[in-house]
Amino acid sequence: MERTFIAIKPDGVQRGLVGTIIQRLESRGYQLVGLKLMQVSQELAENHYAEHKERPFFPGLVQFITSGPVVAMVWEGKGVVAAARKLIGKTNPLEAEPGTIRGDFGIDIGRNIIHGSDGLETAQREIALWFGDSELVNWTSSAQSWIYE
Ligand code: DAT
Ligand code: MG
Repeated sequence: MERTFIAIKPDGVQRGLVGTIIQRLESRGYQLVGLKLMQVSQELAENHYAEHKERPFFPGLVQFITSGPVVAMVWEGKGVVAAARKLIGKTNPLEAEPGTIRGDFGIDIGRNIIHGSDGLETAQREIALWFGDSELVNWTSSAQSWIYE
């Protein structure tokens, strides 16, 4: 089953959006397989956002993501990588559609509440970066036959 990495950024945690965000993924039918609240280190932040290291916003991005607790999660289900990106909405919350997490709760691009892996390979890299194998739980939801045909 497909897995993706999702992180609620410090703004989402500080604004009390953790429950709301988890509920959106959970009620869609996706399943949590990993979850932890953590203070992100400079090293993890720089590694996670390595693709952006030459961009002018990189120092501010790393500063922001290390500025408070983050909720790191792994979610599982059919098509979860792309579906989670749709639920999250466009990178700039001002351009994100209402109904998406960023479109409902954000305004500025540097305070866009949540991260989601942008593809299958990225998801594998990010899950391995943020979680050890022993932190991920393989389990079968009793609702599975009511979500999948
Ligand atoms: P996403 O988080 O939608 O995958 P991304 O990978 O292009 O977007 O960028 C990572 C984060 O960097 C993004 O969530 C917010 C920040 N960011 C991206 N583009 C930015 C910009 N032009 N100015 C400021 N911050 C930016
Ligand atoms: Mg990205």
